[in-house]
Amino acid sequence: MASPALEALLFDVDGTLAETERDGHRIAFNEAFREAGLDWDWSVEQYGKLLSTTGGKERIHRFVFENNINLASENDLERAVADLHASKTRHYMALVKGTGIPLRPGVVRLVREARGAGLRLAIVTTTTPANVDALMQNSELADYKDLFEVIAAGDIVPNKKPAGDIYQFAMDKMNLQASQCLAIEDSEPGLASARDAGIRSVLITLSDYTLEHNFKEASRVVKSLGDAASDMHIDVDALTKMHTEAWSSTDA
Ligand code: XBP
Ligand code: MG
Repeated sequence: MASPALEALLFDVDGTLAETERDGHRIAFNEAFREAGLDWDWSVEQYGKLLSTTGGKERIHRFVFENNINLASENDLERAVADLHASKTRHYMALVKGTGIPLRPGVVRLVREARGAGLRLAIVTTTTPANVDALMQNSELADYKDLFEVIAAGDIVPNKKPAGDIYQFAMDKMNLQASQCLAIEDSEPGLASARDAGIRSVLITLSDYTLEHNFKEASRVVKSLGDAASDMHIDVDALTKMHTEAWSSTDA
């Protein structure tokens, strides 16, 4: 049976489109904590551990629980965390609009090449939608809403990555089957999420915090998408081949 044709690329954001975690989200969390008069300060190493919990609000809840912090009464905790997270999002957006966070090597090239080749694109991320907009509006892909058909982000689904909900949401919106999609991710939860949604072709671009993650189930793992000038770069042809192999091997 012929392998299904590749129709769409589904891009993760944090760690994939841009290195946003260490010098972006982490800084924004610490600025929000300071603004709230809290003496919490997530170091690079501590944040790396907390990243195994996806979702900023979920990450704060985990920190509060693990450190037995009495942030608010039981009834008010949800609200207190939500307020803290809203402040963090404001700080993150200001940071991105201010100093800016560059898109990773090869992202602009591949997005434009994929659109030129007639592939459909979506963004599939755990982060808050406003963060995606701030990042993209201040990048070389400011026209991203013309390029990506669906922006599947944050609380739009009940279960965040590693659950497959957010990938399934994007595919449902685009009326696509998993066999028509290839996911581009940077982390174990991201890979697990794509696989949970039935996607077999997953390209991993390693990011600051995910060098030691387990990517056994990935189709391929690279340091980055690479710029055409570099000898190793990922293009539409390479992705098409990856997709065909992923769907032709019986043990996928
Ligand atoms: C990464 C995440 C997000 C960000 C922080 O998302 O897990 O929670 O760390 O963003 P992805 P929020 O790799 O799927 O893009 O604070 O808005 O959740
Ligand atoms: Mg990611």
